[in-house]
Amino acid sequence: MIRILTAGESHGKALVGIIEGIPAGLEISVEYINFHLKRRQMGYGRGGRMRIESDEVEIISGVRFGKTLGSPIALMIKNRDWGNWKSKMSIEEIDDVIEKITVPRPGHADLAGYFKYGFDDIRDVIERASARETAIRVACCSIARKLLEEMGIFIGSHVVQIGYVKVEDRNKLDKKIQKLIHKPKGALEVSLSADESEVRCLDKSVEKKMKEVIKNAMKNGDTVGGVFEVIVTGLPIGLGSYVQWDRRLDGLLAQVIMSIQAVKGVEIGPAFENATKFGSEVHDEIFVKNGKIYRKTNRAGGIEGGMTNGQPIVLRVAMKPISTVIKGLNSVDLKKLKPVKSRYERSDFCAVPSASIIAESVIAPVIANAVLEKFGGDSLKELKKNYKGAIFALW
Ligand code: EPS
Repeated sequence: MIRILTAGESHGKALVGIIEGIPAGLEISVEYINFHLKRRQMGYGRGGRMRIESDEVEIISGVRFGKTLGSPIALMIKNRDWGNWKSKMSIEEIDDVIEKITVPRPGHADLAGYFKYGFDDIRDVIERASARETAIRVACCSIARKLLEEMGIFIGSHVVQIGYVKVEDRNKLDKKIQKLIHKPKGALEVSLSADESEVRCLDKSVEKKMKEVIKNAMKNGDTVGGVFEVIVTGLPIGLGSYVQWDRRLDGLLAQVIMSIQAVKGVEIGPAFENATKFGSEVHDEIFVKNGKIYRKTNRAGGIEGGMTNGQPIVLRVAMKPISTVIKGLNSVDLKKLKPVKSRYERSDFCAVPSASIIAESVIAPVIANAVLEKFGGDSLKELKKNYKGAIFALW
């Protein structure tokens, strides 16, 4: 089974990651991984760090002549900014006096991390709690994503809300999405189209308003969050299982989505809207055509009983506004136990577009694991042979 571990501090020398469990014989290149790393760095509202970094992966092990060996794949991304942080982030003890941070930012890991690990400097929390970690996570997950693409499973995402500005014409947007996901690259087409927008929104009529909200937040020394959707197409019926709680695919997907920094909510399909309706209005009725099962709607978000039902998976994700707020919030100096305004640490004003790329990435190993669990295979060739028994629905 696929496992991923990452390490690295935001301003340390490098971020490193290991992904294990990828079958042998999968073609993978630095270019493929870098393509997704670049996408993660984009988006209107990012802070100064993204002007310093140009994330590029180095493959350290597990790949030979462009193909995976089935052995653990080790990856590294160097932090360019480390050059400016060498003494502040020194591995060895140093003589310089480094100012300690003792004022936590409300909403960040600062306060709980400081007490949990018994630190006297919040810098020790900030460095690993930072969303910078997602760069190496995206790199590792991209390899699982490539595996899925070999099986015809594609992942995409798009932003539907920034702050209070929402997509206005949902029917029009759904029609656009339907057109895109029926192309050969399925949900990936949604992403490629969304990538053309600085806020990754497919609805051009609200794009400007979304940028305006972010611009206002910047002007006011504030931050904004939002909502995005992740779609997966090309799925066979029966990934995941209802027979044991920890094999339910919706639960497993929710866990990885919730592990993304600043994500505070996830729904499978329009779950909260479904909760306001009657059962007869919610459940996707079942039809048959030329011996194939199909549905006219997908309010279940592609998952019933913890298993894929042959429809695209649709996840909706809520990201809170980033907790580093320039104008400052009420906080307390933990050393002096005196009320003060929270201090500013360079950050983003809005990272919703970036989070949507991270979400695309982190679900890939979960789905790949479900594929490997059902079909098995130590090599891509073996997996593809076993995959011939997969059952697909019309969608
Ligand atoms: C990030 C790098 C960070 C932040 C951001 C994400 O860089 P720095 O801290 O040097 O500005 O821009 O991290 C956070 C939002 C956070 O809360 O830690 C990145 O590479 O995505």
